[in-house]
Amino acid sequence: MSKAKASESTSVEREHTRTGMSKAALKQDFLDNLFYIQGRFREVATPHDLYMAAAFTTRDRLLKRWVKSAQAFKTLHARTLCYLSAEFLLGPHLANNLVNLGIIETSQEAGQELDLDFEAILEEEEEPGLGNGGLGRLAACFMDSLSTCQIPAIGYGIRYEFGIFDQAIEDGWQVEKSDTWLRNGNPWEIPRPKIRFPVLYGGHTEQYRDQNGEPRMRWVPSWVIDGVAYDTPILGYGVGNVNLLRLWKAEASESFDFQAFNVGDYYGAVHAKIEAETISKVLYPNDEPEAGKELRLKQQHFFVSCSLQDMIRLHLNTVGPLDDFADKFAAQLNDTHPALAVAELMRLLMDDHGMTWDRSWEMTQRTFCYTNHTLLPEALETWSVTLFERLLPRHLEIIYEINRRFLDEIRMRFLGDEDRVRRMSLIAEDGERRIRMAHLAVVGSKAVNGVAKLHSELVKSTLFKDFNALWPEKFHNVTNGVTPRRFMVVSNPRLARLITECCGHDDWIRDLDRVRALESHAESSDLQAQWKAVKLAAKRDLTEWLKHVTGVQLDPAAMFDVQAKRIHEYKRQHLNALHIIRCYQELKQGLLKDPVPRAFIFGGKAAPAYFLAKLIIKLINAIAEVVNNDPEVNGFMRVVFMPDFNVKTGQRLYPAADLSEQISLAGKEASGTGNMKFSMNGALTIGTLDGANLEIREAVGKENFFLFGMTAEDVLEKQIEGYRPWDYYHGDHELKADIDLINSGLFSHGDTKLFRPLTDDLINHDPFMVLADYRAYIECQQRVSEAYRDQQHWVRMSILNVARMGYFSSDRAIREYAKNIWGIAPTPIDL
Ligand code: GL2
Repeated sequence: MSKAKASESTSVEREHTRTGMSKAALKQDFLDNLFYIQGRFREVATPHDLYMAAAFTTRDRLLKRWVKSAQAFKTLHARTLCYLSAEFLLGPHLANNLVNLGIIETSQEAGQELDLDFEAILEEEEEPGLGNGGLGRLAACFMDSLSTCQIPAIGYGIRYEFGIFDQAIEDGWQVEKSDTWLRNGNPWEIPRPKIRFPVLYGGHTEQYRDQNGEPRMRWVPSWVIDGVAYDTPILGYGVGNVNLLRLWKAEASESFDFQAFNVGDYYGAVHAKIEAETISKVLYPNDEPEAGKELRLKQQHFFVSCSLQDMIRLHLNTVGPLDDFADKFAAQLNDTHPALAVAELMRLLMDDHGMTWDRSWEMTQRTFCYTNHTLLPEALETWSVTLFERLLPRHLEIIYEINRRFLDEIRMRFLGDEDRVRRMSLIAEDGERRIRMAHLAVVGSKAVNGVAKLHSELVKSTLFKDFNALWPEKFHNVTNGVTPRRFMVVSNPRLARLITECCGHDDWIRDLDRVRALESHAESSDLQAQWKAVKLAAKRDLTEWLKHVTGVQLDPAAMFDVQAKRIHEYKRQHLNALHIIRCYQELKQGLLKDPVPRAFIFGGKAAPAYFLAKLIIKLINAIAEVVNNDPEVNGFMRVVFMPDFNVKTGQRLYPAADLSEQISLAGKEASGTGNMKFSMNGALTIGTLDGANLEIREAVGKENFFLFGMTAEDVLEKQIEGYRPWDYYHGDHELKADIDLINSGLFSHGDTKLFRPLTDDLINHDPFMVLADYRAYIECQQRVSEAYRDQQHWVRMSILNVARMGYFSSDRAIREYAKNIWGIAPTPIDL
């Protein structure tokens, strides 16, 4: 080592010692935490004790930065983004925080010196599954990027006691098990029992006159509960910025308990407590019928009300009078789940803070921005007016008044166009009267965005066509992104190291555009060999783990063809299944001379009440059973359904995939983010022109992407002309043979009825046009197999995929929001 290098490294060591980041400090603190927090010493510690000690040792290192950030934001009166989301699908914290602190390697070494199994400690962490899928995970990626991009931010949501259910597979069927992420304690959160707000429900409203004799409205609720804050620090990568994730837990309001106690109703008081606490008990799975979900509306009001009261409190404490509330805060509505915030902010400003309607409305409209995440009609939230009347009578009044003023404006602009008025109203009047939450969000926000180019265009031309005609400047696109910290550095350390080596720096971790440096090495046989070795190692890891959890043995030399996402008809896992059956039949019939071996890997949860989605899981497992046990074919193909796809298990999948299945019906997937995670890890995509696939294809190059299927326009045309899946079934003998094989009972121990609901639906209705895209898909899969034979070419394409993914970092998305939508500049916190 040169003299200069040596003195540099000792100065780094000194700095690490000073900041507590040295190996020695980590070891000492770990042992201290093990002793003082867990009450254990090394010899008797359980794996969970070790994890807790590691977590506290890491958390201690976040806290200093957190306090510093909070102080700076307060004194600078920094404009702050509040991300309101019913879901935050965070994934395990430990490894991510170590990466963002820049001490993952030091920690590994410290662990080695203490004779600890570092991987086993990471594995101990139960992830907080406070989300369903893409939407919740996007919120988590955005929290990481907000901190990394140094944007002052608070994430507001619900601290569900039970997150998304754990999925087990029993006899091929999905079985839901309750998630118990809090059972062993959560070292990452800090409860704030003093930060507590009352949330009102039920009762009635009444008019009264204030001290100045002005008429005002008052809400007299029939019950009140408290929301209590639980804070989790979110550290950015390589920066001092720590933002706050504040999740609300429901508790019985003390004053209410006392009332019951005073009249001697002890059990009544206890009952009220239990009732109150159910509000933050459980996350609702999506894709379920909306009917009867009163608790869901209660949850929405609960977290929105707590969050807005908290923002107002912060504003009054730091900035002062509420007049410039909208200068201090921007609030992003993550889908319509928090759209009630529009009415709640109006209520708080008028009823609690004495503002006029006009002033409150102006502030409300300047505060909120709304992101739409879906065009699927069944996912667009509406709430019955009757339910609102009973639960939120004051909000209903306010929504009526917003609507009255808004529709007056429409009538002025579009004289005599009552049809337009009916279409744009916040209240749907056909059948039972219902409140359209998306319309409330659009009217109450200054900006509305979709989540990919195609999606944002469809938002403007279909769902919000009338609104776009009225306020074209309101509509934006911000294409989604994902964080390269979690989805590359944490999940795929081998690849991360190789990229760093090849680029000569690790700046790409904070500026993903810089992975483009790989492009010029794509032809290098040296890089190609290392690239292949990295992929193979990840496939071996996955193989070993899948064998352990499912019993299925894969061949790491086979092409790993992966579809991992929520199970839904529009995502078309059954199209993938038909291709597997096609391969099976061709192998059985000896039609394939030199087949390319494939491992078909699936992961994903179905909503508990979504029958067809659950039947698709059963079908995949049924096919797996036949294929994997048939010696005639199982040398060339294997099928496996990985149970319990979540952030943690996903991290095992992305690095190991060769082929990423993004095969939704065009126009249905708003963006997709799994498509980005796979591509960042060097998988090639087979996909339709849907969601962000379009942009991914443009970025990586058409020649490095396997495109098939109808466009969104084709789909529309076909729907208009009348789609008849029956014709496809009879017109394509292979397709017919594949569906008939399912019906023959081959995959169901002779039961010819089991999969009928699925096959009948395909042949007779096929709402997501699986049959129309079948032929194109099969042909495209043949091109994939051919391409895979030429490994050198494949690896080159894989390198180019990664090299060109810079745009899909969530840092880019956050910078776009900050600049074009929120108007918030970075506030750097010095380390
Ligand atoms: C979703 C979309 O379906 C998905 O395509 C998109 O990537 C994410 C994030 O924008 O949002 N919309 C939705 O309701 N869920 C999604 O995952 N649950």
